[in-house]
Amino acid sequence: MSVVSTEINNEIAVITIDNPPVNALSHAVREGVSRALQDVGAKDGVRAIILCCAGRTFCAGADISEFGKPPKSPTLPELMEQMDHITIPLIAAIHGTALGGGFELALCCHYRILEAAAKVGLPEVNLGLIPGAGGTQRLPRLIGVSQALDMIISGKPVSAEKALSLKIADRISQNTLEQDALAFAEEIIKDYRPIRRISALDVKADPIFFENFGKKIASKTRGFLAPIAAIEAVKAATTQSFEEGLKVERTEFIKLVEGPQSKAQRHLFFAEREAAKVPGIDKNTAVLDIRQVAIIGGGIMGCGIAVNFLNKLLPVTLLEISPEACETARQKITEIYGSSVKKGRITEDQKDKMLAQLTLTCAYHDISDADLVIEAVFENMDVKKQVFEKLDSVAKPTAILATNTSFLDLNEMASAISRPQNVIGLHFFSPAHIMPLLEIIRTDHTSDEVLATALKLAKMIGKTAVVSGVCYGFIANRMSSCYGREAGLLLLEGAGVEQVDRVLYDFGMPMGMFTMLDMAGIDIGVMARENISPENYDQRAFAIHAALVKAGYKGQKTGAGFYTYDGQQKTANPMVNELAQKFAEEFQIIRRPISDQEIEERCIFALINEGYKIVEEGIALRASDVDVVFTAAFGFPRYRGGPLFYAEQIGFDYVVRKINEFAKTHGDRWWRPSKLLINMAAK
Ligand code: T1G
Repeated sequence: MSVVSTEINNEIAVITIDNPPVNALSHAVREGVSRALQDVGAKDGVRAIILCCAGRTFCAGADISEFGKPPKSPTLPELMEQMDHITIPLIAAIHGTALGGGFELALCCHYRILEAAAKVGLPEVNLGLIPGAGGTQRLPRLIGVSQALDMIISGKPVSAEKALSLKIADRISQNTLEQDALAFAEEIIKDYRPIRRISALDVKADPIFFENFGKKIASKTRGFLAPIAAIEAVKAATTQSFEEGLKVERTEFIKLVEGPQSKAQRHLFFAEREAAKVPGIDKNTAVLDIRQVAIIGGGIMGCGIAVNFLNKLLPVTLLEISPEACETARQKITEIYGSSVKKGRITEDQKDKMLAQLTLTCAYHDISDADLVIEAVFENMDVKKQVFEKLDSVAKPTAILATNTSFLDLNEMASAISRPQNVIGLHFFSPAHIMPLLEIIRTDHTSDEVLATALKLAKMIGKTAVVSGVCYGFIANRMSSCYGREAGLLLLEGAGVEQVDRVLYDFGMPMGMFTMLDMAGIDIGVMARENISPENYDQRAFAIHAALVKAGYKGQKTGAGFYTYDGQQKTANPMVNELAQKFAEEFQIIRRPISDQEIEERCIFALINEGYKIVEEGIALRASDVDVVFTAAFGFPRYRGGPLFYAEQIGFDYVVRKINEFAKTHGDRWWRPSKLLINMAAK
């Protein structure tokens, strides 16, 4: 079946691409479009060409699965070159999302008509790339360098309305796109409208603009190469001819597509989609209808979780223990929406509609109709068991009973009720309405139907879902506790707070370990560890944390923690060094100068080793799931692909060798290399 077809009706040729699921510009599509344009160009009497797509969207870009393979002609640039010489008006009829190469294809057309709900964008930066088929040269010529760079660096698509205001779109279709596109073509023919090649336009800009733009984005794009390349390519559009500018774009694109950063980000693109695929769960697995949601507990997490569902206009009943607590919860949720309106993310009217779906109650019988109940009460097993027992008696038989616990044993929780098959973990990350990751924890009894429903829900509320088995800390927090253990031990061994944080920040983490602990509150971890038996963690590594909290230093919220805070100024808290020396003596740890490399490898290789153990034990379904979790939950730099992808890039054998060295110097209680990691190294 050809992926490109052509129909010619009185003077108008309609070329349709049909390459499910997203009309990616695979070699077959490029070849088909090229041949169709040649055939149509050779026909007399054709006076306008419409380029459109079947299925759910206009072309969503180059076929990412083709990257890394030798390019096959016609490449996208070759197709664009051919289109730039067409002398018949070319009209792109866009629905869904015209992204990357798909949008570049549309920019090679002379006119663009968009469906009202359509979006266009250049998300290549999310793959560690820049537009590689003329986007960095044509878009600035059409909308100016500032707007063009904003779109290219943010990678965010713009709506049809915005596209119209930017003159990217000539028309918005109000009826059916097909009819409106034909009518537009007839108009163009009747009015003898000209060929409008964007490549023939000119664009100028003050060179200082690019320098300032680079400074403006520096903090957000720290470590990423693609944004810098994008600025170079767009600058070339203002200083060189179109042909020369294309060469600059191509050179920068090739460097990126062959480089480690794009390979890492393409790995994550597919990993995030793979994570939602669970063996045994497919489109034939029954799913439950979720029409009403109940949340137990209106704390920060409960309110954040509620917002995810209110955003989708699902009725949410939030239960708290008193009218005052209900009122506090309502205020929290109202504040969340208030700030979204202030930031222009939603309108006042949308806020009202979402808040109208919220009901607060103190009575359990008010949630008896809920299809999904999520408890987000205090992180204590007894408290959670009581809630589950109550839910077991009031919730309807098909209700999914979910817990937001971040590390407690769900199998034990489920054992307290008559329907363990309905129990699942939905572990949101704070702030729950913003953080993209959702760990879905399946117990020994969770039914396929409940799991399939949770996966569908995650997609509906826009979360990246990763399925985890039951273990302490599941995937994210279990790995994070190992990373935190090494950072804590390094302080006792002689590393400074600022040195550890600088090394981890320079590695690409959003912030150092101790800066993060001060921000989140050191007491959170101290309290969580009170629930863990001492043999399950290294008490020495967290002795300073406990002592600081005991002395009232809980982090930013108390004005001091690992650092003291004086306005924006933060300096290492001298008490930390005193405690480090005291505990080093107590634990008979010999202090010594510690290199930056050891700090990085001790912390990052601890993540890698624990991540492979999590896969080995079957807690995670696959290594790429662990990468998705640790990049989404803790900001592991996406340009390194995640801890386990990074291990592959630096060499499994090197990692195993270093882990064995650490085992010799620090004992093998924690430094026993994962068997799976050893096997990977052996391969
Ligand atoms: N290439 C190959 N496969 C793709 C693809 C692509 N561009 N986009 C999506 N898929 C697959 C995806 O893996 C999944 O497969 C299925 O389609 C549905 O995707 C030269 C170099 C379009 C907004 O970055 O953002 O053009 O899991 O689950 O949630 O300058 O897909 O079913 O087997 O995400 O409805 C630029 C990437 C490429 C767009 C739809 N384009 N795609 O979201 O479905 S680089 C992009 C998306 C480029 C040029 C440069 C989303 C979507 P499977 P999905 P969705």
